[in-house]
Amino acid sequence: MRRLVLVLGDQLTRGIAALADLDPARDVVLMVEAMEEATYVRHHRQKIVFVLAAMRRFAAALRAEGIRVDHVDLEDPANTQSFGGEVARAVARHRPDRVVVTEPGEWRVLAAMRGWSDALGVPVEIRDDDRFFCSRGRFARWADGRSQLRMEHFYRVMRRETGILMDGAEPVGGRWNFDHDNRKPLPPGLVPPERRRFAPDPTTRAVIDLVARRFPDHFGDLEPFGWATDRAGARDALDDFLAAGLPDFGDYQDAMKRGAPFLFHGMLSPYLNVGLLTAREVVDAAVAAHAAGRAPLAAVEGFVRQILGWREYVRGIYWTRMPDYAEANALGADRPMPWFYWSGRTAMACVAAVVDDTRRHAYAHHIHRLMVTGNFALLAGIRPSEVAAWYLAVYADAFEWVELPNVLGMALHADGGLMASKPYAASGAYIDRMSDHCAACAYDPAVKTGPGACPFNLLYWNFVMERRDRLGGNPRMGPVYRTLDRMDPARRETIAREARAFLDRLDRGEEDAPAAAQ
Ligand code: FAD
Ligand code: DLZ
Ligand code: SF4
Repeated sequence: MRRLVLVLGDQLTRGIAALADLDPARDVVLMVEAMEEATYVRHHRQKIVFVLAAMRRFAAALRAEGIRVDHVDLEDPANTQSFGGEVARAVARHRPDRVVVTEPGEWRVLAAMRGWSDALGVPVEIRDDDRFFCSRGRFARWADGRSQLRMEHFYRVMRRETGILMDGAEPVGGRWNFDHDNRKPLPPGLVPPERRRFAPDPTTRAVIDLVARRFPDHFGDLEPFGWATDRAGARDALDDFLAAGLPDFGDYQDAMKRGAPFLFHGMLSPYLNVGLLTAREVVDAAVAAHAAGRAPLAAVEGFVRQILGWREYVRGIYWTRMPDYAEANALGADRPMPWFYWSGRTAMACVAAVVDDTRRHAYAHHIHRLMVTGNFALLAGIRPSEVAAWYLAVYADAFEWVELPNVLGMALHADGGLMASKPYAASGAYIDRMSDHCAACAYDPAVKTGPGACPFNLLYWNFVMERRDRLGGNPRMGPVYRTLDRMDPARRETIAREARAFLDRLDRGEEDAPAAAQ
């Protein structure tokens, strides 16, 4: 039997299910570069380079093993520019008895794939993606009947089921969670480590030229391009993190510093999400670093929680809730996204810096995504669908299964509290405590109203007031509403008036220029 085995751009793992029983004597691997995938949201140019270069190098590695790979280039004149069109052409070319594919990371693609068998007249076998610790079925069983899906509970189930960081039935170190010891601001004078970046190899260089030609008006700098694009490079990136980042990961995972976008973070999500690294090997490496005395338990537990906990959990949420999930808008947010999310031109120094890092690297770390751009979108009531499309476009690691729950559930509370027991809403004081952004800002985090007031301060209390109908009954918001109720009514009115004036300026595009600062 001859099989046509489709490998997508985020399935670049040698051991992936569709390749597991490949017969090199008969089977053909199909890889497709498609405009549809590059443009259904207008991805950051570095993200397109990363995915296409990694695909080409993965195809070369398979060929070096003697495997027949049919790789359709983006500029092939016959390319129909969609997965469906290219699978149909490849079926006509190779006349397989069966098409085999691993389930994709996006509902949109899975829905299309389910129609291929009828359309092509060939059986299409869609295999489970077993690169995750938790299967879709296992998550669905855990989620069944729960009205709230708390990550912490799920994470402990995963720890018990995998035995990772477990000492029999007990967590290693006697605690499940070391957050209390973690999450400090950077001490003054601490110089973050130089992080390893990778010079483009000839394949990546050729793709950079291709993307420069074909996607001139997509967001994002093309160069310097510093991501590894093959498995060996991704392993080197992991080694760099283990040595330079992991020991301090826990302490500073929530810290932000201007001009230092990477700090002690993994910078591993692009590799994990396209399959150049597996979650298991990354978790095992971190646990081994602790066992060898190279990283403290609090740091390693904090890191493992991100992968064994958060990453698996958001995937489970995505697949149990789609397709309706994409429409979630529990807070009724309806403001168009301000242009400064693309231009970076705003007087808010924190937002400008995050957009700038994002443009330069297709990367921003978690707290920048959650507490700066995400928090602003939450407080300003920006339409969740627009926010989600932005995050999906601008980050090299953005694939819908992981991006959407983070945006809708975590950043915007648009799922009505399914994921987070209260919104991650914060005023300027949080950003000031955890970063050095405010010192560079035209606004002042200590000023609550009037000239120079930090917009996050105005918008925070305005959000709390305006969303009382939806959040007032939330017990975890109780202290916030008690503070609000103690506030002088005249002060509440001033906040509401000034917040409205700021939002009006935002809607008129006037906050898009540095001169907007008062
Ligand atoms: P580290 O801080 O070093 O964390 C280690 C690893 O843990 C990451 O590589 C990642 O695989 C995993 N991880 C950490 N937090 C999360 C999380 N909340 N959800 C899932 N995995 C997590 N992550 C993506 O991979 N793709 C996205 O499209 C994405 N969009 C996001 C959008 C928003 C609004 C927010 C708040 C978070 C988003 N995240 C996303 C999660 C997180 O911000 C990134 O995984 C992380 O910043 C990647 O950088 P890193 O590898 O240096 O992470
Ligand atoms: C993100 C992306 C881009 C930009 N281009 C391609 C491509 O040309 N070919 C491909 O197979 N995959 C690409 N991808 C990743 C896909 O969008 C991803 O595989 C699907 O969304 C399913 O998760
Ligand atoms: Fe951001 Fe406000 Fe600080 Fe300016 S003052 S950097 S807007 S938090």
